[in-house]
Amino acid sequence: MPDYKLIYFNMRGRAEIIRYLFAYLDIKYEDHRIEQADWPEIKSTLPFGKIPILEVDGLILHQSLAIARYLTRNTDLAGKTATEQCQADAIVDTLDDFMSCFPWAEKNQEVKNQVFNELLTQEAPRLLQDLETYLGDKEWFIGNSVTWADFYWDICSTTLLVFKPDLLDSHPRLRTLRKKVQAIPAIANWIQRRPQTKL
Ligand SMILES: N[C@@H](CCC(=O)N[C@@H](CS)C(=O)NCC(=O)O)C(=O)O
Repeated sequence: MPDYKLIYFNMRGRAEIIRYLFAYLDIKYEDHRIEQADWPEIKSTLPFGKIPILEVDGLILHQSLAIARYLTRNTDLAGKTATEQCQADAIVDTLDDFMSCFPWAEKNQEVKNQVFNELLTQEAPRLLQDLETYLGDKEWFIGNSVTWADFYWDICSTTLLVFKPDLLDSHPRLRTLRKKVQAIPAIANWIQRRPQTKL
């Protein structure tokens, strides 16, 4: 087994999908959380100046979703067939498109609040409706077993709920899917022992 070191801030953020995968796949890794104050110096040493990165026996991998795909390769979490894999990727990308619209690093709090509010009240309803329709009465988003798309839904929605606690009030199936992911023993265990952070 390679030596894995995950480097990110002390947040769930874009590293959390990687942490879910390590937990579910029962792979040992170092969850290295850096201080904001140390970031400028570390940034200058990184190939693309962004985190998360995953060091695999010292080799640096970047881009959270590329790393997630690397970890799910040859596992059912990726989807069991080529079409299921495409569907899982597409749900992840759909969620990621939305999460990437948020101005996470905006310094002007008023502007930040306004854009967050617009996205959560005007854009989110269509996305949530589409996700609920896609899920239908299935147990998981894709096929008949859990994939990393279900994990990503749980992770993204946990963060969105911080800003809009009633977000899923009219989406019972999406709430049930969150509960199912959070009830998977390895995930439940990780959620219980992970550092508590807002994001
Ligand atoms: N698409 C990239 C985004 C990477 C990214 O923007 N990371 C942010 C933290 S979430 C970062 O490094 N911010 C600090 C900076 O840009 O200096 C991924 O998913 O890994």
